[in-house]
Amino acid sequence: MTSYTGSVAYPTSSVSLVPTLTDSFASISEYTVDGNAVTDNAVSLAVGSNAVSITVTAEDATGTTTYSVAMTRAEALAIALAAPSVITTANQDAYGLSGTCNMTGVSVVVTLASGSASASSSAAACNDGTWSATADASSLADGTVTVTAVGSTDLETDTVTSSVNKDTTGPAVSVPASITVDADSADGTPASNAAIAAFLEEATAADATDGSVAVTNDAPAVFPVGATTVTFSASDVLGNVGSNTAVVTVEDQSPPVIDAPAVFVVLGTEAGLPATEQAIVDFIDRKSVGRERV
Ligand SMILES: [Ca+2]
Repeated sequence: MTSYTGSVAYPTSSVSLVPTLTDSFASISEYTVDGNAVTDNAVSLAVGSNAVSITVTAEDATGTTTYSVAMTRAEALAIALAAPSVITTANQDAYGLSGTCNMTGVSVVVTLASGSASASSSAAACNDGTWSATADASSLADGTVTVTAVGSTDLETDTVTSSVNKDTTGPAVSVPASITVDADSADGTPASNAAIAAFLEEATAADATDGSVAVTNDAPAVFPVGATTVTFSASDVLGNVGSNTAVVTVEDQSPPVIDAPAVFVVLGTEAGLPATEQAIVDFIDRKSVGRERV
């Protein structure tokens, strides 16, 4: 038998391969790995297949036998992390991550960190080249979360990092100061009133992730007399909602308009006329309109 095979893990970059001659008159005439001379029986191994060749020359200095050893050095442990999705209110309690690995016997632990807070997954086995893990991200603050996945075997570790945004907060809504407007009528004042329209337009909203976002409000078409609280709301792309309120007060700021009957002249006596005079009674009751003489 002149052909042999062997394999080592990636961390083994060199092996000591010691040929033993059973014939004391024979000698090793050539010892190479991938064509490069081997000294001191130390065989350097590249990742992948390495062809070791040992040629023995017989006592007669003519006959030779070549032995070969195909040495395979495994590639380094490598894990990968699939692009993480945004951490939201919906997924933060059991936030899932996944990835791949390039060998068997790998376990992966993922750690999420935000500031001084962190959360780690349980060790997940990488089966058939893929792994998945979950971690409780609920204790982490909104903003950038660092994701670190460490894969390990008995001999090796590999670390990959990424980052993901956590957003569980709706936009901050800035509202105008509350206003008071005059009543247009007993029904109140329509939202189209210039002061109210300006008030409704003034609200703004900003989300930490999405930036400036649109604001809606629940203003009625007509604000009744009295105080009406208007709620301004805004949502970010993840559906997180923020809101704030301001008050529109409609009050009757104009003095009442007295719709008096027309001037009415009643000709009486020097002593005057009693209020029971029918013409006066009618006048007060506004049964008579216009000028009339009695
Ligand atoms: Ca947000």
